Amino acid sequence: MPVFIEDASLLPILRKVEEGIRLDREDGLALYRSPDLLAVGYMANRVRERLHGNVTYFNVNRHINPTNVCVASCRLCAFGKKARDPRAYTMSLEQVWETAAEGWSESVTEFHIVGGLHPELTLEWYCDMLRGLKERFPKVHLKALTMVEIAWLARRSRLTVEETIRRLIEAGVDSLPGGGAEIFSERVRRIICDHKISGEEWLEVARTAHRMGLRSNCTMLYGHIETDGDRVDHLLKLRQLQDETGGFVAFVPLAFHPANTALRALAPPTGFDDLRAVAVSRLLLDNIPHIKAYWVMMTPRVAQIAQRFGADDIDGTVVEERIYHDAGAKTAQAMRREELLELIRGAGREPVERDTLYRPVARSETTLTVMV
Ligand code: V47
Repeated sequence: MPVFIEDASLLPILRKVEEGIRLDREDGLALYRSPDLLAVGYMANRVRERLHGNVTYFNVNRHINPTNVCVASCRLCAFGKKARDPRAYTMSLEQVWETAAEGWSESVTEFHIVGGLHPELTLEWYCDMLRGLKERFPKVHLKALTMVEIAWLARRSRLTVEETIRRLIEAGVDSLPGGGAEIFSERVRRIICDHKISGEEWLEVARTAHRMGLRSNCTMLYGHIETDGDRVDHLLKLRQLQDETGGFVAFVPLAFHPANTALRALAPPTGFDDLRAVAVSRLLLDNIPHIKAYWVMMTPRVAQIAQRFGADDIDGTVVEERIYHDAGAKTAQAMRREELLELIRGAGREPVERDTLYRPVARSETTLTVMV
């Protein structure tokens, strides 16, 4: 037995990993249940290095959340507010464009735009917002609106999902973020996000978007009331859709932050859970190119270690994060490019700045000096 494997039940999985054989549901469960995190991480790191060598990707991005008003009342969420809540806000179009411009420099390559399911904002409003951003920032990639928001806008506009996506693309959407997937298990969704579209609907919107040529990310929210089986099934559904469409660019495991949510009595996931989520996703999702350790939610320290447990990306500068910070995240709301570089180099990895679709970004000295 190799000296780094303490849990003999992982040996058949190690063999499959070495031979490039696809893992199955039972393997996924064994990986989640084994106490031997180092062995699980070792295997994930092997796959990660096979795919990406020593590179860790990051990007220079800005999050924009145009509204926190949301018709849904998901127990998992601390961000969404009812319109009458004094903490509710909705930006005007001008405010969205001003927010985008705050601290903007030539270095920013992506706006990540998500928000609540607003009862009144129309599809046309979103299209105007996107057109206005494209006009002002023609080089910035717009990664905007989750599958959940798209389904909501389609319903409100009485249009098909396909027609809604067509109009969003026409207005400037370049790709879709991966949020809102949560956990596909209907039993769990009934408790944590019963007002959201079903898991099958989330997958169907993703399928449609991919068919129409949009790439997207995908996520899994873990560390609440889901079982290991729910996690494995979620990952396998993503893998199955990816076999069909090839449209997912990156998977982002999202640790649940219970503070300020209706589920605040739950203990938050641990660092052990975070690293295992990264590693198991790298091993099961053999057809999704990138695994992102999102530093905002994992903390920069764990996201750094994750670069040796299967992740090849640490996300970006972010600038202004609200969803996790409303749920009690203690991390900073932004990170400078230099800090990201230091974190990545500290993990012994070679930083490569990428755009949203993982093309390397070449920088001249002048653009580097005017960072957010
Ligand atoms: O959709 C909401 C989750 C997501 C909480 O695509 C919560 O590149 C934890 O999707 N505790 C938003 N999680 C974040 C997201 C994301 C982040 C970074 C990169 C990308 C990408 C996507 O956060 C939501 C939901 O799944 N969320 N509330 C909470 N209390």
